[in-house]
Amino acid sequence: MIIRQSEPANLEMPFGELDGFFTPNDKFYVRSHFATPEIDPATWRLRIEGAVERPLELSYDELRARPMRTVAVTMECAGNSRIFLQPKVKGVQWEMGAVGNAEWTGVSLGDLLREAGCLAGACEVILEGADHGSIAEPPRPAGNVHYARSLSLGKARRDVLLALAMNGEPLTRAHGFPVRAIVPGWYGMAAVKWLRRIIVIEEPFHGYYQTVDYSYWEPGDGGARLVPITEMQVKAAIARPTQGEVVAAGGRYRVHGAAWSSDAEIARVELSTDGAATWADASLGEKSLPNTWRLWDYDWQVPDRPRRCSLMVRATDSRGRTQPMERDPNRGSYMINHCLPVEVEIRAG
Ligand SMILES: Nc1nc2c(c(=O)[nH]1)N[C@H]1C(S)=C(S)[C@@H](COP(=O)(O)O)O[C@H]1N2
Ligand SMILES: [Mo]
Repeated sequence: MIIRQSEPANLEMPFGELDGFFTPNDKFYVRSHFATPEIDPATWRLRIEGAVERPLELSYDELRARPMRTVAVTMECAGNSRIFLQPKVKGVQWEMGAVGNAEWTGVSLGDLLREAGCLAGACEVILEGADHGSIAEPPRPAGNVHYARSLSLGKARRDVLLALAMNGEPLTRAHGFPVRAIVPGWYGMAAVKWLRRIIVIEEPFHGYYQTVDYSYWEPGDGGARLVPITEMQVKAAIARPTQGEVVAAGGRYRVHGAAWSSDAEIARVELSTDGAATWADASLGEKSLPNTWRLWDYDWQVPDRPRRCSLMVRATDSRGRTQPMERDPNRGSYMINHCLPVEVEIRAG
C-alpha cells in the first residue's frame, strides 16, 4: 500500500495491482480523518434515536443475531485522482487507488428504522462515528468534532447497509470495526465507519463534512448553491499500463482497468491511444451489477516506432452518462472523473 499519511492512516492501493473483481481486504484503501477509535465490542452500543417512536440501543451480539444481507458495492473516495488536478489543490494526494470493490454483509438500515418508527416530520438520518478530534483549519466548529454525515430518509430506507463484514471477514479496525455504513452508489465519505449513533432528524443537517468539506457548487438561478457530495460520477480508470510504464514496441499489450458509476451499470468503455482523436471499444467483463465496478480490457497492438504515447479511457453507463473530457471547476477538489491521460514510453524490444 502507498502510505499517504501514517497518522491518521490514509493508505492507497497501487492501482496497477488491480487483479480481479473483488479487492482483497489488505489492498482496500483506507481513508480516516481522525485516529482509529479503540472499540470494545462487549461495551459498544449502537443507538437509534432522535425523531423516532421507539429509540433502540443494540449491542454487537444483538446486531449480529439479526437477519443479514450480502451485497457487492464499489466505494471510491470523493478525492480519488486528486494528484492529477492542475493547479494543485489541498487534501490527500491520491492517484487512482482510493477505490475498491468488496462484498459487504450486514443489517439493513431500513429494517432498523422501521422498528424504531420514524416520526411523521422526519427527513434525514445522521450517521455518527465514534472517531473525533479538533479540526485545524478554519472555518470550523469549536472543540471536539465527530465524523458524521447525513442521508435523506429515502436513501436510508432504500439500500443502506450497516456492515459487520467485508469479503466474508469481520471488519478490521481500519475499515470501521465493529460496524460501518455502506451507501451504494455514493462516494466513500457517506460510508461512516465506527458507527455509534443514528439520529433521525426533522430538518436537513448542515454538518462540517457536508458543507465546509465534501460539498460542491451547483449552478442555478440566483447563483450557485453549496450541496453535499453524494453520488459517484461515471468513471473508468486504467490499471495497466501504469503512468510512465515502458512497453515493448511492436508487441501486444493487455490494457486493463475498471469502470463504475452510480445506480447504473457500465455499458461501454472506450480507449484512445492518440490523445482522444479516435476511440475504440474495450471488452467488458462478464460481471455487471449496479453499484459495483465492471472490469474491462483491451488488446493493444503497440506501434512499431519508439515514442511516448498517451492512453485515455472513457466510460458510459446504462443511463447514457459519459465521462467528460474537461474538469468541472464547481467541484473543488472532489468528484474527479474527467478523462485523464496515462503516459507510456514505447521502446524497441
Ligand atoms: N467515522 C468515519 N467514517 C468515515 C471516514 C472517517 O474518517 N471517519 N472517512 C470516510 C471517507 S472520506 C471514506 S472515502 C471512506 C473510506 O473507507 P475505508 O477506509 O474503509 O476505505 O470512509 C468514510 N467513513
Ligand atoms: Mo473519502
